[in-house]
Amino acid sequence: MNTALKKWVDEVAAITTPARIHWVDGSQEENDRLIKEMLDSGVLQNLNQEKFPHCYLHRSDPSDVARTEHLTFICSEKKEDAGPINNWMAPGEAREKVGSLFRGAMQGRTMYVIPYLMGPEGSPFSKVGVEITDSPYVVANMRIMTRMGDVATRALGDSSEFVKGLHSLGDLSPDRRFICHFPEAKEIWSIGSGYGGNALLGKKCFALRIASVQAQEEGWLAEHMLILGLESPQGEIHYVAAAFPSACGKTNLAMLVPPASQKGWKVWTVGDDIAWLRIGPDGRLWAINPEAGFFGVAPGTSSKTNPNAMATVKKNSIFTNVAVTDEGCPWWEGIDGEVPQHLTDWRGQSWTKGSPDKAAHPNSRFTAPAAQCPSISSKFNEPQGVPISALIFGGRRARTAPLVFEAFDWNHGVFVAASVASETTAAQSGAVGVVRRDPMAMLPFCGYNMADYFGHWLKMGSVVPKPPKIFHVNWFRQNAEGKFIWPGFGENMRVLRWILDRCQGKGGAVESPIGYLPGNGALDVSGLNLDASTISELLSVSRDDWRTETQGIGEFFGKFGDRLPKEMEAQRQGLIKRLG
Ligand code: TSX
Ligand code: MN
Repeated sequence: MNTALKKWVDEVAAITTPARIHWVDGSQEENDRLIKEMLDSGVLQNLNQEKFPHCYLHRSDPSDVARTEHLTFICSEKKEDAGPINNWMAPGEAREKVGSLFRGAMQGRTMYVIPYLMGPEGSPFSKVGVEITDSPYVVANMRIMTRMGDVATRALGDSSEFVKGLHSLGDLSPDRRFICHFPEAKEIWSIGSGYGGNALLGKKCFALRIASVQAQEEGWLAEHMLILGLESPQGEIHYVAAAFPSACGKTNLAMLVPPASQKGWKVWTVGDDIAWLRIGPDGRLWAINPEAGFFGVAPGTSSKTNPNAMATVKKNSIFTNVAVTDEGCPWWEGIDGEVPQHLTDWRGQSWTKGSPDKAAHPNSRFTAPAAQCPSISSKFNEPQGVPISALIFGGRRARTAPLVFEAFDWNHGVFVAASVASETTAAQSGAVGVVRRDPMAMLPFCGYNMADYFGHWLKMGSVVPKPPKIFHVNWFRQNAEGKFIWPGFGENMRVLRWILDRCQGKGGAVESPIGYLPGNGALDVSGLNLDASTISELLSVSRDDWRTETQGIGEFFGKFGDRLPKEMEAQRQGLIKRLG
């Protein structure tokens, strides 16, 4: 028995006073028992077991359906270390205020102790976390999303080096909901939410917020990135990692199926959300996916947009806040087929076709094992991870950003990544088309001062002997009529091929003020039926739009005051100068 772990569990039990303590082993029998208990108590409902074997539905509290950023805090000793983007609470105040909410919070309930591993078994880059929770739904999700139980207990041994995550459903009231991170203690306290990133503490809380702090301390990168392998017709595989703000189709890109026109090309999925990147013995950056499953947004997922995801969720999956057909199958807006005449909506109420309300919650999710994905990479469990040839950043921009461009060098690439922005869609709250800055797609996930994070990125460029090239893509360019002018989805393979060509010193490029654009004929657009004017619009760079952009970037950088690395403002001035 690990003494540090035992001590912490005893302390937590003394405060939260559960009726019983269950040490999670991760076994099949344990899972079967937990599922049965949840079906009996109504936490889960059976889906059609013939069509969706071992798949279940969970309906969360209707006030608890998404991450709550305004209730998420970085509790560093110094406020400046949390930075201007994060909410900050003094650690003493947090331990007092949030600690009081944990007092007696597990009365009459089972306290589950979940040891879990972030990263492949046997990997020197993997890290152990332990989550204490009173939610059996969290246990079932953690079993899919992480390597949970005995495998993690073995990896921990008698080390005291593990990230402590304390979670309780509390009373689910948003008034008593807090997600607190203690970066110095490498600890997480979450109460009042049972949902996704608020409750599955291995994911955003550990693998991004706490890990980003560890990465800065230890000289690596913890990023909000998918990882994929691109196999050429000759059988060579090159890997890329890519970061996008929400609503850009990251999971779709991670599972891309090349269309018939891209003969002989294959895409292998290593991860869809988080990458931990380290310097390998060959001087390149190597990436692992710390997760073991996908916690994907259901609406919009279909055999057209993501056939691999549809195949992945056919068994052993948990569906949260989706609608259900009269046959007991999961349903959401955008799924294949006709809209059924009748459904049970995400709240459990009868829904009829034509209703103005959505049947599935827009943030409804599937939790599915990565191993079930038809495109899962053979390197998914590889302890060393995969070598990264290119880092790709993207955003949803109707204008301004061209389909693809390459940064001039590492520092310019860090500036491009720090300038990432996305326009809001109807699926998000508030006005549509508003530009939101989301550097490295890490805005809600950086566990320390984002100015220092930019500094860490700059530093990595000088310590990685063979850094990957950096690119920016935009699948969402529109014409004057507001129509998307790039077909996207599988056709993005063409853009990925130009990126790989560039990494191998092959693809043609022309210099522009913002970076290198594909040269004439360098991007394969054969068979797309795009006219020459559309192609030049896709790759056009408007000096006026970009001058406006430099102002938006300047305003954003201004938030960081003196703490912003000088190089970031120098890069912005360089762009202003090149724009003339
Ligand atoms: O995921 C998307 N990707 C990446 C795919 C690998 N989406 C969905 C975004 C919502 C999460 C996209 N939507 C992409 C895209 O590349 N592009 C678009 C925009 C678009 C939408 C519909 C069409 C084309 C582009 N339809 C037709 O052209 C018929
Ligand atoms: Mn994400």
